[in-house]
Amino acid sequence: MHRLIAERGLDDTGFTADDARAVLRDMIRARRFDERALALQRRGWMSGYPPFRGQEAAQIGAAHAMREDDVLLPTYRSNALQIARGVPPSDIFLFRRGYAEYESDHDVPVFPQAVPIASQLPHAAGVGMAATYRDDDYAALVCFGDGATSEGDFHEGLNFAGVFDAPVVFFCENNGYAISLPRERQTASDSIAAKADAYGIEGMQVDGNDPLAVREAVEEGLKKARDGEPVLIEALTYRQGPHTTADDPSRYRDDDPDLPEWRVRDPLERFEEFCREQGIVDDELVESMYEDADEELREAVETAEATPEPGPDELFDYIYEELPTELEQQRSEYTAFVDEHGPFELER
Ligand SMILES: Cc1ncc(C[n+]2csc(CCOP(=O)(O)OP(=O)(O)O)c2C)c(N)n1
Repeated sequence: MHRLIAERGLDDTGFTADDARAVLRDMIRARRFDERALALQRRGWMSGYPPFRGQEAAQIGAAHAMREDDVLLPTYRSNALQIARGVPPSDIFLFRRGYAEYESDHDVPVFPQAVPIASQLPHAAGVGMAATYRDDDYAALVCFGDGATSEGDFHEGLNFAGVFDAPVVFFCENNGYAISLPRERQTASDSIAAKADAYGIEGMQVDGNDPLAVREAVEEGLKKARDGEPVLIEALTYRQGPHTTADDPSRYRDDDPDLPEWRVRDPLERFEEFCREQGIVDDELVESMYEDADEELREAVETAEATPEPGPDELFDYIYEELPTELEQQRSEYTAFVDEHGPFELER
């Protein structure tokens, strides 16, 4: 199992003080985003929200291992990873408010957040195979949870990647639960990483609450992937909060889950403490990281609130490059309706 901060000082990790500070900064940005998103959802500002609290080390560590041209295939819970890759937080807020995904013109190579569990895994195999066919050097990193490993798409994605030597890192955030189902009930396998054997690819486990260990493991995985060896990485972490804002975890688990201390310990607290012990941050710097994160969020909320509401006709815009005749007809009927009766008002 990959582990760095629990076992080594920064000097022995191969990462610089700047690397570690950049990771801490993004973990703080992510934590503040998650907290703000939860508060905004509770106010009715946006629809349901799936918090990632507890999974910041896994996601930020992975983001910092990726190259700019690597393609990210996120899930609904991978918002920390997206933000660290450069997706503006306002885009994620807007998506949750019912706008088209990625309102801004950012150029981060990222797929839409997958909500159907595991559907993104065959897509990732395809992205990797496309890179090979085009003789390009980028790799794909696809996110999913422990629950996704019970879907047929998991098998299809890993199988295709294995057979076609596709440059893909399958990045599983094992956060202990799929909604209310604990990992022990998800699979009888010893680990998620062990499943890699069945596809002839390498599987590895990493302490998913150690951002530098995750960065190291994912860097190694991406390097292998680029050499035609796809990899399955299981980051062992813990979902501290509810599955989504519609969930009440006290109905199915205790405050003190049956997991080791390092799994349930807060990764941000742990990493901040590590950085202080290594003498690479002080109160002033940490405080300024929180202030910067809050300022970024204030601006993101302002941007989201200033963006004109989408019209319902946008429903027709994002599925097909060219609309089939039937949908073209529905759009014309809708436009004629609006011309006669005025715009259709969405109720919030
Ligand atoms: C194909 C499909 N089946 C069922 C669901 C309902 N569903 C939403 S989240 C979820 C659990 C997913 O758990 P996991 O893969 O461990 O990811 P996590 O939510 O823990 O990040 C399920 C079953 C869905 N979205 N898609």
